[in-house]
Amino acid sequence: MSVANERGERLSELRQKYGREPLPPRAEGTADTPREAQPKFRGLDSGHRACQGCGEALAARLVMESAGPDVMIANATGCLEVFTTPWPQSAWRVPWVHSLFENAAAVASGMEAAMKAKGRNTKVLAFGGDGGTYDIGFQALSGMLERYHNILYVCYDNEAYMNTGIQRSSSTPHSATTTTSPAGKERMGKRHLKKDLLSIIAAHHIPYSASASVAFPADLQRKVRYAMGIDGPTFLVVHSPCPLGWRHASALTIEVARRAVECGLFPLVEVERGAVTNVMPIRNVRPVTDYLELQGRFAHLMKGGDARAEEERAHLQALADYNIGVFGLKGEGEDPVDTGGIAAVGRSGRPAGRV
Ligand SMILES: Cc1ncc(C[n+]2csc(CCOP(=O)(O)OP(=O)(O)O)c2C)c(N)n1
Ligand code: SF4
Repeated sequence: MSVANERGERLSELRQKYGREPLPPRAEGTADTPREAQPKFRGLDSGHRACQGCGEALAARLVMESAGPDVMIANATGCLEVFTTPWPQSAWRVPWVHSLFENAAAVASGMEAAMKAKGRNTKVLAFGGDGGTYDIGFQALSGMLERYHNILYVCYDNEAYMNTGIQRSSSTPHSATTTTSPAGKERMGKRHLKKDLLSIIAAHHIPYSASASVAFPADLQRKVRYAMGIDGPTFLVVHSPCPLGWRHASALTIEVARRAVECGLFPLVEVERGAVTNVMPIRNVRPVTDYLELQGRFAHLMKGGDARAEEERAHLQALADYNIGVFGLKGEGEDPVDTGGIAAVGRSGRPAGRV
């Protein structure tokens, strides 16, 4: 059996096991070659060194496809910085600066001021992981938003400090096991709530902030394009599974991300000038256990007959129910399906055909 066939069968098997039907075969004569199906401009190219199935690599690629070529990036220390730039190579096809862990937003602010002084419209993007955004870079980010720089800040949220060995961050969900919040006799993983960063960002009353997920690429790319069109500070947090740190099979990255949205633990919302203006409805809400069961970081919650595990599961379910209530996520009818797929974009981030 060829490698491609083997992979196809394995994917069909996984899709059936986890409730997704295999894709129907393409109609005769409609197939693009993989090369033709590529977007016209990819600011983050292949050949980097992310782990197999890395959600952060996928998220960054989607963001860069939508942002177009006329951009500059300040990238905080973390996995994305490390796997894209092993000296002397780089996977970036746009100007890219490696900032410190804590100051991507400050470095981006300087870059934006320089562009302004030169009379150029090049859009500045700032990238950070959740450690670099929720925690250590938070002060610089808040300053950038308050000073109203024309920057899109993207946080790739894999819910722990992955690059240095899976330490808990303030974005790590309650109960998850990490190397600094290990589950065991004493504790059932992390004892604190995931920080509600989007609400804190919203309190800056910036023009636009949103949450997105790699499981919904068309939605993610629409949000990037919208933010790119705004002359002012904008913010996007992208839920980006990390197979290594979350301990799931690398082929399940999208399924894991999808279930986080479908159970309500990672709501997809858009906020404009402090007010929620749009949400991704969940039509058939899944129990949180559908999400937890795929990941080794929650394995201690899945033991039958364990009262502590039961209590933790109930707590996480209550958090998901709270999100569903507070954002009005419950929709009617079918599941939310991201029918658009990865949108092909031309130069300048516009949809292909409008170049
Ligand atoms: C001031 C400072 N403290 C600690 C570090 C070490 N460090 C480098 S990357 C990293 C973790 C990055 O985590 P995160 O921002 O969540 O990004 P990820 O690697 O998960 O994508 C840490 C702690 C550093 N470079 N600088
Ligand atoms: S450790 Fe996680 S975030 Fe880092 S490259 Fe691997 S999969 Fe991606």
